[in-house]
Amino acid sequence: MIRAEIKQIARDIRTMRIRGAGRVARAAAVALKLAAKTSKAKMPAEFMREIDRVSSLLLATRPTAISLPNAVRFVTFGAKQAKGADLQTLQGTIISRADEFIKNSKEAVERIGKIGARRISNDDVILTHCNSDCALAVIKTAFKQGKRIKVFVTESRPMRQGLISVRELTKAGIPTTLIVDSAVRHFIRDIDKVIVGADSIAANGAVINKIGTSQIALVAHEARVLFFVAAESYKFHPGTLVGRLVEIEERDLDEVINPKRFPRAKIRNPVFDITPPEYVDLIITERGIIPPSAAYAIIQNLFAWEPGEEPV
Ligand code: RUB
Repeated sequence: MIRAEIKQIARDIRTMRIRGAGRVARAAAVALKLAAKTSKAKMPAEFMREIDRVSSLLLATRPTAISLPNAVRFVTFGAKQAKGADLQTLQGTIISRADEFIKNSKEAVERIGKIGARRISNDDVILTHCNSDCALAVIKTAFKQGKRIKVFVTESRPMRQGLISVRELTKAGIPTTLIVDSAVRHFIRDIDKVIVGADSIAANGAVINKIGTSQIALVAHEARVLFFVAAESYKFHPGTLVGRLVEIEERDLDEVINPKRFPRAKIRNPVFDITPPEYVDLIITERGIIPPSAAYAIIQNLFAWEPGEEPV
């Protein structure tokens, strides 16, 4: 039996009450910690079965952001390795790994803010898409450092997460302009730098982020505007090293429009897209700034697995 609070976290991720790849990952760590803390299991094997069930529930919520499986793997890793450990040790390991993940994740966003802000100059006009804590950390840190900047934010249809960014940026006192997604090419000549987040980054440096990101990258490329991605290292996708493709989530059609209004039309709602590495100038991680071609090395360094064991 999975506790109601844990099921609620999974539901909140699925329905996007909890959203954004970093927040989703931290919520998964919270859910696993809760499962470990409140477990009534009497034996280690029973406890690990419960943890597996909670992991599967979390992993089934949204398919695209690799931060979620990477968080689950990080939190459960120690317990899975601890063969023969007693129940208390296993519980303690899950709880401390969850705390460690959450702490590291928050620190990573802060560091990305600081590292990325060095790439922002006075009078820069920045465009961001959707709502990414990492991208906004860069912008807000640069502004706090006293850099005079302006920001354009795309609405980000269908769920309009751009409005969250507008609220956050204006609350911080940053001059912000809201535009519809299709206005990017119209305004691109006013933009110095594009900064977006990522849900997954593939071994070849391709960036998977909110639908529309790749169109913005294409427009930026055409206009020779710099295109930055801000992402913690747990957004890098180990499976892509062995040819795994990133699944692009397609969500409810109601998010686009009530399908009953157009009964004869097919409606599609893919919510992420893939930006090829050629359109990405640099990736800002908590470990430093890398070109997209270094994604392979990051994945190799960060994600160790046993030979024969399939990475997620
Ligand atoms: C959010 C989105 C964000 C990334 C990175 O999509 O695409 O750019 O998740 O965000 P959704 P962060 O709203 O569908 O979750 O930097 O906050 O992890």
